[in-house]
Amino acid sequence: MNQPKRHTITAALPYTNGSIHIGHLAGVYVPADIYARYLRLTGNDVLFICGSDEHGVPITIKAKAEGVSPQDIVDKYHAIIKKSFEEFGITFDNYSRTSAKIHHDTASEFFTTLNDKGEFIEETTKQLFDEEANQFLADRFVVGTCPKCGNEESYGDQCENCGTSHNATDLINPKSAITGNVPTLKQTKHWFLPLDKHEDFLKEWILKGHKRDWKPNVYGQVKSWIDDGLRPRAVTRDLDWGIPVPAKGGEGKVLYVWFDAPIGYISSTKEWAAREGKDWKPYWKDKNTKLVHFIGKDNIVFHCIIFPAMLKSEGSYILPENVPANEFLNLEGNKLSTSKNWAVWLTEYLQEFPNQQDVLRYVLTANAPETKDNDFTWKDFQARNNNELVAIFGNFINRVVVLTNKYYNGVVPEPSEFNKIDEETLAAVKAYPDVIASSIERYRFREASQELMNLARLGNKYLADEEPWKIIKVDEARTQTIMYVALQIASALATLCEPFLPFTSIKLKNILNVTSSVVETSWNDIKSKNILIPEGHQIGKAELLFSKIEDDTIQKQLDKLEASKKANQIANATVDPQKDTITFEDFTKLDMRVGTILEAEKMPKTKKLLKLKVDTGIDVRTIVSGIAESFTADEVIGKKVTVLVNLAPRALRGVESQGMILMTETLDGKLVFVNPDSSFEIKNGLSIS
Ligand code: B3M
Ligand code: ZN
Repeated sequence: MNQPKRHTITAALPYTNGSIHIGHLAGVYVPADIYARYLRLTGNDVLFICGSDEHGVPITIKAKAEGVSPQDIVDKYHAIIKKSFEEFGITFDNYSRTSAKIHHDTASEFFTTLNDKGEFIEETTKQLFDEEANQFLADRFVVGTCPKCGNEESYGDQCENCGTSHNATDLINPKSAITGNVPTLKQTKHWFLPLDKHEDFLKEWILKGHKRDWKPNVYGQVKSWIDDGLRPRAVTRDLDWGIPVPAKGGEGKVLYVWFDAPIGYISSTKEWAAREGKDWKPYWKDKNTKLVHFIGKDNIVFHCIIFPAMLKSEGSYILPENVPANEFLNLEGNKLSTSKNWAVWLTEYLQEFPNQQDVLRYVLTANAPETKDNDFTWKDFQARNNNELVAIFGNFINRVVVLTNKYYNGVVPEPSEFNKIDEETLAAVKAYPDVIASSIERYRFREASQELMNLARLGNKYLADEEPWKIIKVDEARTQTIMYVALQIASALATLCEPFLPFTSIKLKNILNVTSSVVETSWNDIKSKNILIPEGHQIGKAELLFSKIEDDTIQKQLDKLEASKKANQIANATVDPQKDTITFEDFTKLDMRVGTILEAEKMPKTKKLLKLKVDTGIDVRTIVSGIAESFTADEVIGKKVTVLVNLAPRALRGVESQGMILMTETLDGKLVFVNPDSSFEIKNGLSIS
């Protein structure tokens, strides 16, 4: 057998400033895991690498907010994130962390190599400084308007709206994220990576070399940055959390997190090699190794421009063959947000859907934001589970296993001769490994997951058309053939589903009793072998692979998100600044009385206005009130209200309104009455002062 192809697969190192949610899985980790599992199943030498990204301003901000040290924050979330990946079957060969010594050593050595080669520009420039906080402002310590797209919440190093990377001094109207002050400028020395020097190489390598095989959303972003002109980028920072700059004059400075983090892939590889007694170099330096970076779209510039420029400058490393970045996943129509708690956290998902990791993996793959942002809805989650996983995949397997046990005590029957349908069906099964492989190898995981579901559909249709439950009454031999063919399809599904549904694959192999190497079917066996599960083989008892998700389960999730939205509105409610001071005399001019609404009617041709008859205790008068979007006419009749009775009358839609009913507004914009305390009997007309 020819030497297996070597693959190094990296997945973006998640920041350890919070847990991970469905957006992380959909954007990066499930596609990367599908790819790694598939390559292993087809006999390749695969190294799947990741780790926690533990430096950078987001972590220091979180630490400050929680009153703990950055190390406390990274220790907490590194453990939570690592556990989540394990629970969801993300099969990293190594999951390291950038606060580890091996990374500090590797990143420092990498920096020193470039520095000794003169690959940096050492320059003292004016950088943004917060006099009150007495610190330089970089990255997320400063926000301002993006010079490229106008996004007013762009960070100092990157704009999340258009993805571009810039220097903090490029921001328009910068404001300190620490004090809100306008920064001053202060001299400080940094090391710059001259990206402009690598422009020709990047144009040749990417714009010419990868025009066809890189995803349009990735290629397009990279092209726009190169076309805009690349400039030197600071790779050091005036911060105290990170890897100290290993150079003279680097005191009090650290490596920029986006300089050290990608090197984390290399240090994680070294850590793996040391543990496994392997040589790490071929995975990063052998031209025959295929390097692929799985990331979200906000990391494209770092993985397609900055890191390759670093690797090129160092000179001994291979470059990525592909960077199949996904776009963003939204949740119920809104952007996923850690800070707004608008997310489905993996830890919480497993509490509410125990042992249903595969359902989420499948839905996030079938609905992945591969070429454009996409939306996760709980209704779609329920539909795909009930209509595809339960009704197609699970239903087919259940019928095959139940009938094999019922008719043959679970023993795979001996087939008689195959008719045309049988042969066509068995031939179709043989084609699926390559059909699914072709989609996976082009990073089209949505498409690949639907091809897998098509194989289950093929099985379902075969049984429905051949109806063994009827044939058994009249033709025993024919029934044996049908069940034999159906079991071959089930065996193929058990293997081909593993990249997408790893937990289901194990369950199904146990049900079919095909876990031993003797009868386990390999990916390539399905193409070449005529018998996947032999006659006479004893399978196990039926057990459901998936269970129906009911409406009330979904409603509970939607209610949870609604509560999160309300909590966020309350947390972010802004109180209007106080108006100009008035005198007591001004106040005494106001005449407010207790009143009762006697009649109410919606005014024609308006959405907002109710025409009210109000007993003010002085008289009964007409008042037009803009409360129709918050109350129906019937709801307000009989309500005791506070009325400003000496407001000059004014005509509203042809009706003279003689006064004002006092209202306030809830956080979600509903108007509510400012009512006298109804626990007391208060007569109309009583004045309020
Ligand atoms: N920590 C992930 C992010 O931007 C970032 C990836 C680093 S990969 C080297 O959310
Ligand atoms: Zn922008």
